[in-house]
Amino acid sequence: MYQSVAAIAAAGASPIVRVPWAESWLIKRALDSGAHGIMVPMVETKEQADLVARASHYTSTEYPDGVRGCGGAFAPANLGLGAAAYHRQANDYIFVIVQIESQLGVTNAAEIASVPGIDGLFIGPADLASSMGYFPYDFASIPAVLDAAESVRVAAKTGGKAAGHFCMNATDVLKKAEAGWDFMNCGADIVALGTWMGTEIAQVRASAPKSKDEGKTE
Ligand code: 3PY
Ligand code: MG
Repeated sequence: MYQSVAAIAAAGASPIVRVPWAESWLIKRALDSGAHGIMVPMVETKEQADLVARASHYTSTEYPDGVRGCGGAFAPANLGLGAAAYHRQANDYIFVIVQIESQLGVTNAAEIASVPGIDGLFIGPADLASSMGYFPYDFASIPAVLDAAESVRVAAKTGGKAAGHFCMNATDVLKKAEAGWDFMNCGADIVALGTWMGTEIAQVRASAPKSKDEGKTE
């Protein structure tokens, strides 16, 4: 994570780390690596959103409830800042995202969106479909899942937060943007690798000269 965060930032993109769970120490570790934002999966309640927001912020006059500890020199170093300068800016710049990906999270979306220090709500449609009793990967064709996601988009916007949605490709991203979503991923690294390799290798296999021994039996 430390190396990826530094490499992504050096390439001019903003590294956002998806931590495995809503735990303060996981959030601290991700932010102290220099991440520009965090994404926390399976946030279902206002209490969990509070924990995420507090763990992501230093205590300050604007944010008195912050519990992020001061230690960790990687983040300032990655951003080319001194510790004090980083500390002064971090609360304002770090993008804090909670994933809404369960029926309970959808029910509580408005309360979650009301939590100060949470910047965005992001739909994980596969887990959401699963929690609603559907096969996760069918999410795009299930009206109830699409309606639930839309209700979260409205709750986020009403609470003054950004609304995000998982997307598999550019077509999905453009559709969501058109429908009023603010931020999307565009596919996933491992999927992209597999798809590209699969296409290229299939082309090689289709065109490679056949071995003269092919089809022979002893
Ligand atoms: C999901 O679809 O469940 C996700 O977490 C996507 O990021
Ligand atoms: Mg998920």
